[in-house]
Amino acid sequence: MSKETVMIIGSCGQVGTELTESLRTLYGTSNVVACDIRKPEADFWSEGPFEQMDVLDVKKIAELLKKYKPTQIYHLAALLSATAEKNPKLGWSLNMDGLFYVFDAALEFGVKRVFWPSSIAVFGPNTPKQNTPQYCVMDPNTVYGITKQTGERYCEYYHKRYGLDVRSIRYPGLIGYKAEAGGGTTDYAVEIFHEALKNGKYECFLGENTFLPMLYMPDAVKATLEITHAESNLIKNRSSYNISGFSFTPALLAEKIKKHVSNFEITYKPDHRQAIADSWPQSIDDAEARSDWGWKNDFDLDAMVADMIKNLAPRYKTGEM
Ligand code: AKB
Repeated sequence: MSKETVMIIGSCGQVGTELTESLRTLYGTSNVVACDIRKPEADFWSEGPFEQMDVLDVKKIAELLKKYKPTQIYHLAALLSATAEKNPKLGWSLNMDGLFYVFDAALEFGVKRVFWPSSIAVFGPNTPKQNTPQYCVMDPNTVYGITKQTGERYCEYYHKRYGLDVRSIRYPGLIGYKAEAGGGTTDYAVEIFHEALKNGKYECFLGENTFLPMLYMPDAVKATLEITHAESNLIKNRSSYNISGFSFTPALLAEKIKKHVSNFEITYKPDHRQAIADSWPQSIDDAEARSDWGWKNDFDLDAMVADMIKNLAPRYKTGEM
């Protein structure tokens, strides 16, 4: 096997933190170049190559591609739904210009494969809410959703026009215990665990009956690595694949957490993020990902809750968090 060098842009985010760990295991720590606009302090990052990089700095991207000659890039840097609504122009520029800079640099420096995540935010108020199909009405009404939908079109365009091997999946809300969620509408599903274990209560910024599709982080990492390592002919969709784990409301999640944290109480105070959540699907049909490249989630809602508590509770007990 020829030597692979992997570059992760946005390595300190919620997905990047876990993906970097898995890619280091797969390819060897020294062959995974972690890049982020933030300079991390944790020891983990000093173990392997780390570069501070703003994805809007096109010269720096070229410099790093020249220096490391990556064969694969995972481009994760983005402003998520809630944050992008606060600064729509920056949301467009970071999510779109960043994408073009990475794609163009990948072509110029002969990068073999690029992964770029899309999101369920590509869907909008007129999209079918239940079992949302791969192809349907898409009328995203957030800056984040608009950039993800446009980005998907460009993934397909760069593949067809320039032969760039881009692969993409539409992440639902992601839940994990290793890193903080980063400015999205689904962040409550991570925060709730920390607040339950720390304070026994949580004030949710979405209403109790807000149903949203979610995925546990080990499954998100698995899906990402499976699509990027699948034979090229299996990837029939060159925009982005629906993938699904499970769906729940804040009330249902609270009920499940209560089984582990008996004194847990939840209250609701919906804010501006409610409108974003209301425009998104409630459940996702991922039949194409399942049949094209064999995607299948391992974790259901109960298994995810049990694993989150198992991993977080000891850290709160020992005062590590
Ligand atoms: C967000 O809430 O913005 C993200 C997403 C669903 O892409 N987690």
